[in-house]
Amino acid sequence: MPTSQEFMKIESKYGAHNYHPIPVVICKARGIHVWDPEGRKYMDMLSSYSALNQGHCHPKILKAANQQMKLVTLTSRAFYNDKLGPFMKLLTEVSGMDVVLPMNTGAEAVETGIKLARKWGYKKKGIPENKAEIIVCEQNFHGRTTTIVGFSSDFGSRDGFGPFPAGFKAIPYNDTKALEAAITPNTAAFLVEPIQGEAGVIVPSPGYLKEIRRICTRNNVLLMLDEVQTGFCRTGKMFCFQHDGIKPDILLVGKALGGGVMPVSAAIASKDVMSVMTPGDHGSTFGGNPLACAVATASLEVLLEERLDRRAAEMGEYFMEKLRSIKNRKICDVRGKGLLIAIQLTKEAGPARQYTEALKDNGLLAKETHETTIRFAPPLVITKKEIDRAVRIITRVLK
Ligand code: IF1
Repeated sequence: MPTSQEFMKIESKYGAHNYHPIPVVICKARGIHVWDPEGRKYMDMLSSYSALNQGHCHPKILKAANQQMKLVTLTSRAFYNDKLGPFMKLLTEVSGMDVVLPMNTGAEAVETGIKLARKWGYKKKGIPENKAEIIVCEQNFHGRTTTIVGFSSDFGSRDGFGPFPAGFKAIPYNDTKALEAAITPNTAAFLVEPIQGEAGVIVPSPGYLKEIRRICTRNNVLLMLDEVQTGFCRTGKMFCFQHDGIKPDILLVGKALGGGVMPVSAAIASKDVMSVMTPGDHGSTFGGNPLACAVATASLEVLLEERLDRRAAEMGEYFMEKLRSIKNRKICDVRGKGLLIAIQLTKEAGPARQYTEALKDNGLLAKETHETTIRFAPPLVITKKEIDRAVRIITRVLK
């Protein structure tokens, strides 16, 4: 069996260097744990950026995948299949929305939302052709396509990839006045993350979502929420918008919908909004394939049966309390909601990367975001005992 060193060498020899991975090779995983070829065990506190809410290789999800693989895996949408309808019905029930357009990755769901909002703007709001505007927030992260990075404020995500499509306007996050001021008669939608993930787990002021919901309704602007990272129990509710008791016009989901087994995403909307999509408007070879639908149905059932929303709320509360009790001047902030948590280090503490590498040497896998933030987003099945162990490691490493 080759060693970790050999696997890292071959990956960097034959792979594009579009990542700078923490030097660990994962060859086995179960629940919150992963193992490397030398048999060392780690706690996964990243969950592939919140795509593993149910934990690695969840037995019920693997069973659904294995069963479906013996029946049919792919049909295309040129025909019906027996898993897509039931999956979309369940997804509307858990989201409280009406209609689903199934895709594969988060970026595809976001692109679908952009097309849907624009088409609604032209067909229903009467915006002049090609004049639709979509408002976004500074420090947003919605994916890596050229359209999406075109409205990113992160230089690293967009440098060298222009020219970019027009029709987007950025405002400061968590600023309802700025939203009000940015709306014009040509505004089709406001695209926003309920908590900004990549920006470093930026939690807006209480009531922000409620307020932007009111502003969008009053101005006939679609509220389009990107819950690719915050969705599916991560923040302590099935969806983050439910903390504010509101409902978006378009909901974009992905990551944990696939239970960590395969990419499954969707744009979900009201009947009125989705009615602008007619046959041939939009599509995807793999969108809504029976294997993805069987896996996603099992993934949703696990969230419901194991009450992972309540679990994320309780464990998140516990985890944040323990992190806040760490006496260490390097930590200047602990923030988050549910089990989407970040610790902010002081500039003097130096780049976060040195700590995430030390955490790895101590059996805990986490990832820095930007220079001084370390994000902790464990699978929602984590126990208090495991959190205690993680806090002991974090305390030791930051010392
Ligand atoms: C990477 C983090 C980045 C997302 C939100 C859409 C997407 C994402 C709110 C697109 C994806 C991933 C992408 C991955 C790292 C991770 C990430 F925020 F989660 F940490 F990059 F910012 N909306 N986020 O967070 O979904 O197409 O990837 O399925 O690109 O390195 P995708």
